Amino acid sequence: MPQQLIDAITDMREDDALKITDNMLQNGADPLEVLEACRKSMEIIGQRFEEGDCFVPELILAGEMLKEISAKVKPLMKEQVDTSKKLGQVVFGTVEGDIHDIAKDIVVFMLDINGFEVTDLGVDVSPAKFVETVKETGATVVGLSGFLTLAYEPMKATVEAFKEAGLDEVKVMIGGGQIDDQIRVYTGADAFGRDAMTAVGLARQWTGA
Ligand code: B12
Repeated sequence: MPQQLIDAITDMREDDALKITDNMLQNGADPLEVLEACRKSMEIIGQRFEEGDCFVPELILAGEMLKEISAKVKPLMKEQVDTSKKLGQVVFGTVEGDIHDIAKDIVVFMLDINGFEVTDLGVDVSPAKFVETVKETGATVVGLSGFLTLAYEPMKATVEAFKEAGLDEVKVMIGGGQIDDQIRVYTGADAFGRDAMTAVGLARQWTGA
């Protein structure tokens, strides 16, 4: 089944992808297994895009499919956890110049269902907006998402903006696409994470939850 879902997404068969998702979920598949199939599909599509075998319209359709599938999966994941207790405030967003939000939405959702109060600033968020929101909410954890190489500079600028604003207690995690430890060092962020559960682990560690 996961392979059928991967094939449907990467062949751009939107209706089939949604039907297969419904079948998997009705037959008791783990929602995380469905999300993992989506991640693999995006990896394949990204690779094809890089090699010139598919173009922006395909990226857009793939993005839409993933949003539709996430919408089916999320309510089931929410059923599995206690969402009543809030563990701490997190401010999250995709950095300036970058509009990739599928992964951000997944991370925000996972933080939310694991008990964090998340202020989601959306995409193309300026360093000033991050600083302003941290001051307003009193959050001590910030997540910066970015998929473009061009996102490294705004990530660095956002970390610097917190320092300039005297918000030294704020811990910043970064993630998305190509982000690795080298980029973390470059941007001055406190940590990087490859997936949503790493983000949850870091937020727990930093808030003592
Ligand atoms: C879908 C997609 C799009 C869609 C985005 C739709 C949307 N609403 O998000 C659209 C069509 C809009 C798009 C546009 C563009 N894209 Co695009 N896109 C992709 C693609 C195929 C998938 C990204 C995705 O959503 N993956 C699915 C997620 C769920 O997978 P994931 O990464 O495993 O998610 C986890 C981690 O990222 C992590 N995470 C994410 N954020 C954070 C944050 C923290 C704090 C932590 C801890 C973890 C974390 O947790 C997630 C969940 O577990 C990637 C290829 C790729 N493999 O990444 C290219 C890709 C990112 N795009 C690329 C490019 C070039 C572009 C465009 C410039 C194309 C163009 N010529 O217009 C534009 C840029 C627009 C802009 N200004 O941002 C390039 C970037 C290359 C580069 N080095 O900069 C890529 C890598 C494709 C490629 N191989 O060339 N794109």
